[in-house]
Amino acid sequence: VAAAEPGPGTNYATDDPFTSPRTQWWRDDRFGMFIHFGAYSQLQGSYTRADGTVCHDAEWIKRQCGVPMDQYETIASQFNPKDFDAAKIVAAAKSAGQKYIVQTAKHHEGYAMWPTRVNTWNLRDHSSFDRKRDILAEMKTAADKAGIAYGLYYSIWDWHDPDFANPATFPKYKARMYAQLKELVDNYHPKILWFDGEWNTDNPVNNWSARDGEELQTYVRSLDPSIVINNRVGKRRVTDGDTGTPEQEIPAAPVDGQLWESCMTLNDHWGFAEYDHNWKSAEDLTRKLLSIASRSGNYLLNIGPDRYGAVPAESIDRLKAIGDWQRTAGQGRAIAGAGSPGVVAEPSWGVVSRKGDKLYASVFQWPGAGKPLTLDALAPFDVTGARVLGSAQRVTAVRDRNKIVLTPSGSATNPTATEIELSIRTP
Ligand code: JFZ
Repeated sequence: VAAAEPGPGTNYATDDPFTSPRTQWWRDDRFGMFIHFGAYSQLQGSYTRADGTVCHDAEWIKRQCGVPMDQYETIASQFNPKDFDAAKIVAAAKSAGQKYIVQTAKHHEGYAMWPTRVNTWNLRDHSSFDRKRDILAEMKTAADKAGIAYGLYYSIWDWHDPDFANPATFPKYKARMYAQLKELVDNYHPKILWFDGEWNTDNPVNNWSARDGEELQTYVRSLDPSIVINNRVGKRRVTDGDTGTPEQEIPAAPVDGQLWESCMTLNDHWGFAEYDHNWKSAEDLTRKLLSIASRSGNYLLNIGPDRYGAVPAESIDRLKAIGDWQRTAGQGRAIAGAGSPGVVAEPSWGVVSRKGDKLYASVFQWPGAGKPLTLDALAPFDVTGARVLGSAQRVTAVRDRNKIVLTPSGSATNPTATEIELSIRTP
């Protein structure tokens, strides 16, 4: 079906993102992989200045460490991610139970990770990499093969294009940006476009207006109306895009105004930083995933490949551990396809998600023998059954006015979270 001629203010997604079939897969998936990989990865987090002092940062290193553009271009020309292995990365996502991937096609540095025809500031034309390879195409193919949805991150803010920061030439930048986005949609058919950098107020002039956001959203819809767009397309009003983007935090309750996705790092950086060993524990990450799903959010958990394109073993291990929990203690139930329970409040001892007529109570603090776990009911419903997943023990569920008192007979099955499944009947 040919899209109508886009006019200003035309919103092809007049559907409600909360209920639309267009966003159904995204709402069900709950868990995705973010990938920060760009020319900055070549520095691996450290830039040695002419005077010998070392400055640290990851994807922001150009700006935070004041790397002059000519030097940054020289560094990029040495970039050779020969070990980038799309199948391995997709397998790591799969091992974690991640169901979609969002990869940086262009970060703030402006460097395109695909062979764009718009300029030569890209991985094919400005690197030491095999000119015949296209890592976005490799990722798209590998993701398709694994049944994982593939999406792309694109920074509106651009440190390299001289037309970005000048109001007089900004329309020329915008035309190039639109051309690049058309390349991305035509070549890689992303299911998500994840915009960023619209918030920058740090330039001489922040040229990105709310209207630019509306126009861009309309443009993306005209290229492919099925693409899921995050709210950083515009000035982050709940009307911008489909999905809100809390960063490094979990909102306290289900968010009503917009679908949401918390993006987080595994250590303290998005891009690879060799010196950063502050890895979050698998327990922490798994509990975050459960908490986010219990509040109807998505978790976009980041990896940063090194300069050769290899993913740190610490990242691979943690992703697998999150998947191991889901495969064993969780039995694949509490996350994909699940969301906020609605009928009970979040308890102090864990979190509760719901899929259809089942509640999944993820118990982080298991009670002492014979001690109960209490849930506060927010609506009338009956509990028709209760069991601990992966355990033969009995668990009783007794209704006491607006409290559901769960008393398991045995011990926790898993130190990260033990899963109690309740069958419920709502009136
Ligand atoms: C942005 C990028 O600058 C960063 O490099 C990374 O890609 C991250 C996912 O997104 O960082 C932001 C964006 C928005 C805010 C803070 C950092 N914000 O609104 O607070």
